[in-house]
Order: sequence, then C-alpha cells, then structure tokens
Amino acid sequence: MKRSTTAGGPYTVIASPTSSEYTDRAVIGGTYYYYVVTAVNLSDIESTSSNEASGKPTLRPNFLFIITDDQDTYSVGAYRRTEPCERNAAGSVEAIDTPHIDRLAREGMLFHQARLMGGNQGAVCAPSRTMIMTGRQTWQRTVSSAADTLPGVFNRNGYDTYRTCKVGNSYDLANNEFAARNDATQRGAADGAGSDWHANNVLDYLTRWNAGGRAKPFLVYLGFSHPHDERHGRPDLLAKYHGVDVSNPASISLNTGAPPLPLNHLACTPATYPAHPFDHGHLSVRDEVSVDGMGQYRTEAVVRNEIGKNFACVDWIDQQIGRVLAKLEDPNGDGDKADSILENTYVVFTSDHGIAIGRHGLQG
Ligand SMILES: [Ca+2]
Ligand SMILES: [Ca+2]
Repeated sequence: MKRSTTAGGPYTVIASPTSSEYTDRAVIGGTYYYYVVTAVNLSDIESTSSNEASGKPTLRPNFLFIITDDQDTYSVGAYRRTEPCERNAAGSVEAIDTPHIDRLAREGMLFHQARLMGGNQGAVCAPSRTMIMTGRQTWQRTVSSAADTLPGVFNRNGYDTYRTCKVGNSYDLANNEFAARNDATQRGAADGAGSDWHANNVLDYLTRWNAGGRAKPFLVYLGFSHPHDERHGRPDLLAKYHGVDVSNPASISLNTGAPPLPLNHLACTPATYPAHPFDHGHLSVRDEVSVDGMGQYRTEAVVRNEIGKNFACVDWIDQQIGRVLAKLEDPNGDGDKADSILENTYVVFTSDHGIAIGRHGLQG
C-alpha cells in the first residue's frame, strides 16, 4: 500500500484551508499541516490539474480511513508483540489474530504511546471523532464551514467521498458532507449484522467505483461499530477466545482459558467489587456501571471474559479489513491483481479512543 515519506518531505498539501482560521497553528516550518492525511509526499504523483484536463489517467492517491469504536492497543497483535503485555499461564503473550491490521503496521508505520486529548464528557467518542473531522484540537474543534471538514476538503479537490459508520457521538456537519454514506450502528453477531455490514458497504462502493471507470480518486471512511459494547461476538470467535456472551455478570464464572488479566488490573474481591478501587471523580459514568455483561463487577472472571469477547469482536473486524484490502488488490474480482489499486491507496487505521476493560480498575 502507499506509504508517505518519513524523512521530512518535501510534502505537498492536497488542499489548504478555505479561511485563515487555521493558519496560526497549522504551519510548521513553512508547511501546512492541516490533516495528517494531507502531509503526504506527492512528488511522485503525476496527476496535475493540467494533465487531468488533457484526459490523462488520474494517478492521485486514494485514501482508506479505517476507524474502530473503543479499541485498545492490547487487542492488536502488532502492539501485543512490541509493548509490555500480560502473559498467560504458559508464560507467553496471549495471542489475538489480527494479521491484516498487523500487515498495515508491518508495511507502514506503527504509532506508540498515542494519547487521547480528552473531552468534557464521559463519551470521548464525540470530541475524538470531531477532531478527526476538523483537524482541530478538542477545545477548538468546530469549524464554520463544512468545506473545511475532512470530507469537505476532499470534495472540493475532486475526490469521491464515501462513508459507512456507526450513528451518533460524532460531528454531523462533517458526516453530511460525504457524497454517499450508509450509516448504522451494527454490533450483532449474525451474518450482515456486525462489522461485516460495514465492510460489505465498502466492497459494494468499490465495485461501483471500479465499474464506473474510476472517474475520481476516493476517500473511503470505514467506521466499524465494534468492538464497542455490546460485544456480541460470533459464536466461533467467542469459542476461540473463551468469551461467553451473557448479560448478567453474576452468572459468569472464571474460565481459565480466557485471556489473562491485564498487567495493571486492580484486584478486588466479590466483597468489594461494587466499590471502585479509587475515586477518579467520575464513578457513575455509563461505562463504569452499566456495560452489558460487566456492570460494576470488577472480578477476574468478568474482566477476563469481557476481554475474550473483545478479542472476538476485533478478530472479526480484522477479517473484514482483510476483505477490503483484497478488494483493493483485485477490484474487479477476477482473481488477477493486475488491476490492483492498493499501491496507490493510503490506508490509515485508528480507533476513536482506547478502553480499559479492567486496566487501572476501570471498566470504560
Ligand atoms: Ca468510542
Ligand atoms: Ca482483477
């Protein structure tokens, strides 16, 4: 897949802001840093407005932006193998199969120690996703013009923009700017009711885009609704990671095959688990008290079970990413990769924020 130069450029902006409101903080060393995705080296891109006008093939890069909901780095193999991580009873790092996300890390760049800027509410999805859509930091995250949102920038520079994502906790001024979108919150375990629903939408879009003659380069925003709770994993994957999908945490008994406790899990006994191990000042936020299958149970049995469910949901997401990458390598689906667009597509993978699931004694 396409990679940005890491040695300092020279970078070329795809688009500059429509107003001067960004420029006081978006210029570094004479270079605009409006969005991370604009800081790509375009020196090898042949397409210009003049050769497009002359009818020469467009070689401007495509962008596939993948975002998951509430995913911690501990549920990605590439991170589990490179950062301090809990060991299982055999002394090994408990594995999760994420070969396609791992491929992105291996062939691209892997960011460590990323931090969420925070927010003024418990649901930090909203500020995080709004920052992505505006390129602005959390306390100045709105823009006056839809043209200055992520899809707006791509729209006015000749890109076709498509979005599929969960509904809510986001920034509608930007969401509405995508030329086409299929949004719905899909966290089911049945075929077509979970992460595969979002992937199916992208595959359908890419089929249309390819059949339509690739008239424009694309920005595809692929947002999965998982692994955000409720973590309804598919039965085969729940079995793989020893998670049990039940709503009542009191019914969950310790399964020694489930992933081990996090390194920084704060122990609490059944006699004390309703009480949080320390007062972080926000004890009643939803994720701390009412997640399906967890509630206020901070026991080893519940935490390990929930991590197993989390792994099951992420494994399924990874399989969907694999389907999309395969589509980029063979858009017409004839088994021949001669028509691959993967090498001309920047692929970004991120989550809106992490999730504790027992770390630091936190649930959310
Ligand atoms: Ca989220
Ligand atoms: Ca093909």
